[in-house]
Amino acid sequence: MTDCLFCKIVSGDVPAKIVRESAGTVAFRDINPQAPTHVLVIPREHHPTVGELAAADPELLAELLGEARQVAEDEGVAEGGYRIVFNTGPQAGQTVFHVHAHVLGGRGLNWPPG
Ligand code: IU
Repeated sequence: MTDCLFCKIVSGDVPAKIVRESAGTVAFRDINPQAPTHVLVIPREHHPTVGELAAADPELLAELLGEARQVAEDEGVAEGGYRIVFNTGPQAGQTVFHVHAHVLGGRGLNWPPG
């Protein structure tokens, strides 16, 4: 999609601090980190939400989750504990409608979330 910020990160038209890439995904540091580790993992293909990705391409969703797990390993937060979050829809706080997994770790994370 031409007007999608995260599609532009995938294409290289918008710069990002990329930490990991796979055939179907790109992982980069969130511009406004909410924890010592805050990485976004996105599919290269445009899908608006995790629910739509699950319906359209479950194998790509599995690849994305595997990459999120590997980011946590690479960042050294896997052992202590980390969170994978998909904000889905406006009421849940989704602001960019190109599906992204937030990988958050490196500090204690509260539950329930706000
Ligand atoms: P959300 O779940 O849709 O609210 O998450 C969008 C995230 O994208 C949010 O954490 C932003 O800080 C992040 N982000 C970014 O990393 N780079 C950008 O240019 C923009 C948003 I706009």
